[in-house]
Amino acid sequence: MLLLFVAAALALQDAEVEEQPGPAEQQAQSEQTEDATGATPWQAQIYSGKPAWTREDMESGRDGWDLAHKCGGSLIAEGWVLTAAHCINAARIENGHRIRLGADYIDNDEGVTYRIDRMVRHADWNQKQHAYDVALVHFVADEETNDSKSGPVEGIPLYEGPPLGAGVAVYATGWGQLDETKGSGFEAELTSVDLQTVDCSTYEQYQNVPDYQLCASGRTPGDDADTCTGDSGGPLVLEGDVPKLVGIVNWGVGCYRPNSAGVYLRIDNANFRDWVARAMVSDPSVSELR
Ligand code: 4AZ
Repeated sequence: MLLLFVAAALALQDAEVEEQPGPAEQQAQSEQTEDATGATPWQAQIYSGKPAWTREDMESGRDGWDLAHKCGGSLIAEGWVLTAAHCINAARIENGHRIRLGADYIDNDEGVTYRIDRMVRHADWNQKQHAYDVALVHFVADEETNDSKSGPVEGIPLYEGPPLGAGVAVYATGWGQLDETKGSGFEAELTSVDLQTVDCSTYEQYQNVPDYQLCASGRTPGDDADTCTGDSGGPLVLEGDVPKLVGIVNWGVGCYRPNSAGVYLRIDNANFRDWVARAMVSDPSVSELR
């Protein structure tokens, strides 16, 4: 993985830097608490391809790439990115949201981008309850698709074993906020964070988390490693010779709080593998599947 990242960085060294239009310069980042170990070749970004700035956006002082970023995702098959349901809807498809693959930085036109032509969202998704927060996004090449500035792109296999118990080493990647403050801004460079699975029931705030979700925290006591807004939809990966996708970044009570955890949708032999398989072979008219 590290080797792949180095190769990607080298391949991208000569890339032309094309600034995306934005209201202002990025604010200086004050917190950089996580390791930035770089690209994983299955990491996807969902972003607004034709951003329409609101007054609030204009006044936010944030860059265009930052305002355009929506979510992470994982390439799991040709043309399919697995993400969170709250990351995609019909309006976003209609107004030109795109998938980016093969990027480490999202502020300099890296990677290769595709038009989203379809989604299959879980029919029981409930935003308020963070329930069944899973969707597949289908993408196609169009006139903007150009892989000359792309790093390696490779799908990740879904984890096929039994549901993970507590104490398993996993990691998450994304361009999400490094601070829980709403609107604090996304990260231009992909960040990777080392986590371990924990028992949700040991956290007061996660007593009602359903069995199809898992909790993950930092690996050492007091370690505030976590995911946050903007990481949603992205991968939770089980380490190994062949990394496996074992979860999707879903939600949490705040971010980076001491002795807390984030909540992930489980992918394993009892959770959602069958749903994913059925979604990918469903009729193209289907946009919701139970
Ligand atoms: C979010 O808002 C979010 N700390 C994602 C992950 C976590 C919290 C919030 C976990 O998308």
